[in-house]
Amino acid sequence: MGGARKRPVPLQPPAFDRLPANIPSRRYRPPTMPRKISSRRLTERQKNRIESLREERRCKRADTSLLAWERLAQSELLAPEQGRVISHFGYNVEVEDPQGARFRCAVRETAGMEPVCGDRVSWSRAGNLELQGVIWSVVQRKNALPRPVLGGGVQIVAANIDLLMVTLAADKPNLGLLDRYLVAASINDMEPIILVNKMDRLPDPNVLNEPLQPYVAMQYPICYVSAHTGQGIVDIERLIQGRTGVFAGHSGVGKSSIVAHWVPPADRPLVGEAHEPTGAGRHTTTVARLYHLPGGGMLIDSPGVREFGLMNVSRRSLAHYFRDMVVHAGPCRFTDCSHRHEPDCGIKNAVSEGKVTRQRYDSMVRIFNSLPDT
Ligand SMILES: Nc1nc2c(ncn2[C@@H]2O[C@H](COP(=O)(O)OP(=O)(O)O)[C@@H](O)[C@H]2O)c(=O)[nH]1
Ligand SMILES: [Mg+2]
Ligand SMILES: [Zn+2]
Repeated sequence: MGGARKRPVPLQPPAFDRLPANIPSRRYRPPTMPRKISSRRLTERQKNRIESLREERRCKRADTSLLAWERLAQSELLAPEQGRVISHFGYNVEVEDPQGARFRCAVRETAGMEPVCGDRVSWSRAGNLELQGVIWSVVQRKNALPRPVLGGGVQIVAANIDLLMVTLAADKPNLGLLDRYLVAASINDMEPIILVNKMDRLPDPNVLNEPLQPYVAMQYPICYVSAHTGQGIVDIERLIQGRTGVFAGHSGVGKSSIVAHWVPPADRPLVGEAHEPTGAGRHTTTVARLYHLPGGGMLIDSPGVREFGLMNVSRRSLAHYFRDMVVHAGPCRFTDCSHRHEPDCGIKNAVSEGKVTRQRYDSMVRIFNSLPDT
């Protein structure tokens, strides 16, 4: 790969002449909108206002990207090579070459899809523009993690993920959210790892035994860590073993603080400062970003998003993703049992016999109710 790169390939005329006018409106996917607003509760007027704000932002980005495109169009592109997308924000796609050098790239319209963090891409560096290039195409993804965008639509957060690192705060573990992520991991073909962070806040770690018991029994890997003391950080490294993991979890549970352990200070993700007067629960990670681990393997830090990844599941198939419950569904009287109010339900019986915890069952029902009725 390395040798071929040096030879300049003259750019064929049709490649760029149509580009600037077309890209902005067709390719643009809006970034996240303000959180804590459910799209269901928005009025028509609010939705229109959001859309017009998005349009404004789109145009602003388009202007700056036009300049970039014009410069790139006049530059000399070298032979195509493979790279990996480190981050993507607006029109800035950061691509890394195998040596670890990073390039700011524009995406050619014909690439067909938006490259996202973790994507492998075919791209060319610009011979006469330092650390810039053009992405030609996105290599087929192994999997992708979607999330809904306010007002409709789907945004892909990251691609080519092996592990979903579900992060909880030890002093306030949100098990309902954990259950959602476990479903998401299963749907999107990722192996979940549970990280219980902020262990330093827990005077008696045994208080976690009971709430986490179902997950231990289901043999999900669990790491007890503290980003502050460094406890358990090596356990995470050991579990990753050269693979790619993406962080999931509520904002403020310490995802970025954990990532910071492997990243040189200049590159570190921003950590939320919970104690600033106005900063309670502030979101600091606004875009997914990929980091390398010293021992091999990669981690993607992403904004904490509630509905992350739970896009392609139907009410009917939901129980399949609850490992502890699906094994009890055999005796259900109805083949399309929703395991909520039907008589002779194997899963409900398992709950009353204590084989499935009430917490897990309630989680399942809550997710069921949140899914579209199709
Ligand atoms: N006590 C304690 N606080 C932590 C730990 N990890 C993170 N925090 C704090 O939790 C807040 C949110 O951390 P951050 O990494 O931004 O969370 P993120 O939103 O999940 O990325 C910050 O104030 C951190 O200092 C930990 O292990 N122990
Ligand atoms: Mg963060
Ligand atoms: Zn049932």
